[in-house]
Amino acid sequence: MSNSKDEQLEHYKAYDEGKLLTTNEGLKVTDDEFTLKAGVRGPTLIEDFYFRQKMTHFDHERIPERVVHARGFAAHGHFKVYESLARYTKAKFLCDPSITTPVFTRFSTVAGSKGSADTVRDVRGFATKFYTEEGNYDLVGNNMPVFFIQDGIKFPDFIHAVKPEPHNEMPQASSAHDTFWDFVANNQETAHMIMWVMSERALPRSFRMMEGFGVHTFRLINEQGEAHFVKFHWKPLLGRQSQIWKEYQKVAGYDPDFHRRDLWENIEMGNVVEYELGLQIIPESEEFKFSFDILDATKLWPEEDVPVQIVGRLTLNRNVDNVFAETEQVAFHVGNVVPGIDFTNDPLLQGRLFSYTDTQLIRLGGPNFHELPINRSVCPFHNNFRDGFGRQTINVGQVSYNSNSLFNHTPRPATLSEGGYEHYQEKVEGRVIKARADSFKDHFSQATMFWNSMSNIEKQQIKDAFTFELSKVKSKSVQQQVITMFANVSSELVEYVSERIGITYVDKQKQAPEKQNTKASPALSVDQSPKSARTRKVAIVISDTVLSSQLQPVLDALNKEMVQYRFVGERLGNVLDQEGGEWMIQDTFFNTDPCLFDGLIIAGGLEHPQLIKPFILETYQQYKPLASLQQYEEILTQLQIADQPGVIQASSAGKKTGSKFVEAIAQQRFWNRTL
Ligand code: HDE
Repeated sequence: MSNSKDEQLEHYKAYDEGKLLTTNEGLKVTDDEFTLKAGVRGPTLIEDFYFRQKMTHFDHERIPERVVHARGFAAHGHFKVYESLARYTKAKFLCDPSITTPVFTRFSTVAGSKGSADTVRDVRGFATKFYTEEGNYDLVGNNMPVFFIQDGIKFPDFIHAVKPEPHNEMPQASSAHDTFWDFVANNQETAHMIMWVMSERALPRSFRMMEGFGVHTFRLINEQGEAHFVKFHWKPLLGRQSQIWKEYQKVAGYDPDFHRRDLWENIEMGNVVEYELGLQIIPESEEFKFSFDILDATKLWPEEDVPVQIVGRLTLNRNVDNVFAETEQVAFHVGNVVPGIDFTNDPLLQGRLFSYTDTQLIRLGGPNFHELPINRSVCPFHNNFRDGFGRQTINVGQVSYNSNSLFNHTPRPATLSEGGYEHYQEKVEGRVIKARADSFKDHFSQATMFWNSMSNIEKQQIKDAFTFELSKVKSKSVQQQVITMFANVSSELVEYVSERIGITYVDKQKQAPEKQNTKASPALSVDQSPKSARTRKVAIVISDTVLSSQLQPVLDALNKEMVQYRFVGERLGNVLDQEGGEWMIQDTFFNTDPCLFDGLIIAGGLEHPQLIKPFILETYQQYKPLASLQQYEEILTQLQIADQPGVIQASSAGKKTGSKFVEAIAQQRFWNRTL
């Protein structure tokens, strides 16, 4: 892909390979091993300017990590709209299907520090910078469509509560502690979002397999000045997939970089990572038609009531060259918009409009972060902003003010026909007041709707998540408050959890909320969403007993559906099979684990039953598909799992072993197994 952003970035890259070592000023350096000394055993001399420069730079090479979303990973790509959206917006990149807009997308966890594990229970950030011809547009969203709070002023409190507790800096990257749940119980607007965070949505299998949401209600404005309310969605083309909690815990140890590695490797392999852009549109005339306030960020618009129109595609296909320069220095801002896209009075969104630039001023060291290569727009910028730390532009001429005559009144404001941005002229009236609108006060209906929309398995996972989290809370009072709060969402949930955390649930007389409010939105269930096997990863256990003639057809079936595999064995290196085939063992029982794979094929390895049995059993206990080539099936019988769902035996599946296994991979889990 070649486009102006790529060319621009190319211009900034430093290619050091094959070059002579120099100081920052370009002076060639003759030694990089010893400081300058008075005598070989003598004191170091301060006049060693190269040593001073090297050490000074090192001493200053850390910048503050993001106060939230510190741990992130990003990739380049492009976006294209399928057909013109001129009926809704005048944003050029959304009106012309022939325009390919370069993008940079950063995924992140929220609570953990930069060095925390990828697989933690958390919301994931999903932020995309579109380098459009009209300026940078940032869609700074999450993988969940709602948020914890309704008003930006509460954000610092919420983050203080979820971050490690200040007196002992524990726990890292986890919400399972007192202050988080204390905040929840004392800010009941969190109820709906908590249901999401306790669900498997907080445990994505991959950034490539999760949805994204703009969360807030934005406005689209067309050329005629007509406005529509809009919610933005990203729908992954690979389908949605999550992991399970126990698996996540192990992954964090085996590979804390699990998600970034997955994204990096798939892009390196040329597997494009794609999401479709979806829009939910509500005409201005229907603003008050709903049972909730459409400006409330703790509410979603059920897809069954307001369908998602699929309008374009985001493709991520190029890894960064340098994580610091790109992923770390990228500065997203929900306030970066282009003509045709505008804000609404969502009080959470309004709070964000202040925060992003403010935090970047300190994180990126001053007001010129927009000049960093990753943040530069592809269109030129002209204004009278000047100076500041790290200024890179050399502004020419004597004028740096508006209005002037010496520069012929330029740079001058653009007219609308010249593409100037005009804020939507909404009529606003009201008393100046610190309060919440009554229409924002129902905190539980949609939380119950979320519960009602889950499959039994998903409900069980939510119950277990609440049980885990609340059992880590030390304060009985906080536990009690949370149980009382979620009794407004589901009796089934609180009865289960309260029993396991030793709290008396006193409201048994009350009618179950889920029986009073039966609304459900099937689109919310991950379990029931369309699945795919593409680019999932399986382990194939082999040894020198493997038969190429049996394994190859299975591999052909995997390759056809782009299922990835790695050969696992007792030791690294090549094995020769009995038919003369040569196979390379890439991982061993000692350095890998079933938690890192989506399924297992047994094609050897029975000579080490003590190694292979735990591998098989764990795959089985994680409900993941298993297949066995014919001569190894006895181990399934020995383990008493041969007849269980999702366990495929070549003796009965025959030529279909590979394709049946692929189908099983797409199904992901077989919950109805006997454990
Ligand atoms: Fe953020 N958020 N946020 N946020 N947010 C930041 O900006 C903030 C909110 C989101 O990969 C910070 O540059 C406030 C909702 C993402 O670089 C900070 C409020 C959503 C990212 C900030 C919110 C988000 C951030 C930290 C409530 C989903 C990472 C560093 C009013 C729609 C972007 C930075 C990246 C980052 C403030 C709420 C998403 C402090 C005040 C809602 C994906 O400015």
